[in-house]
Amino acid sequence: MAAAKKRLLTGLQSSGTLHIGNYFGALKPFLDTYQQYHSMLMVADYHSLTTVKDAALLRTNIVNVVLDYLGIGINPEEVIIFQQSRVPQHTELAWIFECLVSVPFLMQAHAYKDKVAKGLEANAGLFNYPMLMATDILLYDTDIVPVGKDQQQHIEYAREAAVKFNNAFGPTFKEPKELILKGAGTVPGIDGEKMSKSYGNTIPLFGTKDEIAKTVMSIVTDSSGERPANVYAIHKLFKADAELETLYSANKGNYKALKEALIEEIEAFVAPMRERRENYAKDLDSVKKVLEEGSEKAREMAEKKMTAVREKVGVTI
Ligand code: AQP
Repeated sequence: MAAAKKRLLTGLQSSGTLHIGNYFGALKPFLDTYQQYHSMLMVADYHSLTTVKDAALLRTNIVNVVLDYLGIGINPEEVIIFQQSRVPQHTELAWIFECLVSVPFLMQAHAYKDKVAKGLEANAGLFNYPMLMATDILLYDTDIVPVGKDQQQHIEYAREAAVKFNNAFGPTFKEPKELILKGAGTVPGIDGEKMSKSYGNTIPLFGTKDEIAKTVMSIVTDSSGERPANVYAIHKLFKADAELETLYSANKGNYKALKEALIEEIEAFVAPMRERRENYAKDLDSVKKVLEEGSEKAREMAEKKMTAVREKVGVTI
């Protein structure tokens, strides 16, 4: 008998503009494999409330994330695309998980610690984020979660939440595994640090050619070497090593030519996706319908799981 198809799930926050770090870290491994699985893509709108405090902006961002998914080439017929807030079982289960883990355990989360260290707002939502993320994954019996390296620890937190619940109330949740694309776990930004919306060092995936050119031209280069390391690190996401060797050997010290070559490379890669995204954007009602129908399916699945969970924890009388 053929083995049952496994569940693949990932998500993006509706907190800003998609950058090439998000693409190579989370979306490319999803795009490359989703047809082999029962696949789900989430718009993590409640997660983005930790940073976005503008209703109109959030509404726009939510639709933009769906457009990003469709733009990169996801077939909505083959994936359940859903909105986190439309499945209230996520926040319900998050509370139950929060009652099972300790404060010191959550305080060890790198994402939380890094933001606090950088002086960014540390609201309670940001602190509890790993438990909400655990529900995103565990509610659907997810096997594999494509993510960037920065999220690896959060997948460990999800496993821990599953174990804690299973130990307390009996086998209920599967332990998920992360899928981190080799060479793209941490895509560097234009300053060589991890590319991150909140660090302002991103290259937008769906920017215009001019926007892409502007950011590439501002990649920080170290004038002491022949090969600009930060340019090369981004270039190798788009071009094979052997071809890059030829290009970089022929242009030793010519940073401008290398940056121009990178702009052309990104543009050639992005143009067909940008065009597809623009076509979808002409019919936003259909895009919203994709999200509505996907959320309906996700809600049914989540409710099934939560029915069992409520029974196990003892809130059904
Ligand atoms: N630089 C990166 N390299 C590889 N993967 C990355 N991801 C993010 N940055 C990189 C992955 O993208 C997915 C989407 O994450 P998100 O929408 O939840 O946003 P994020 O992780 O908060 O993305 P940012 O840009 O890094 O935002 P801030 O500045 O808010 O922290 C995740 O799988 C993530 O690993």
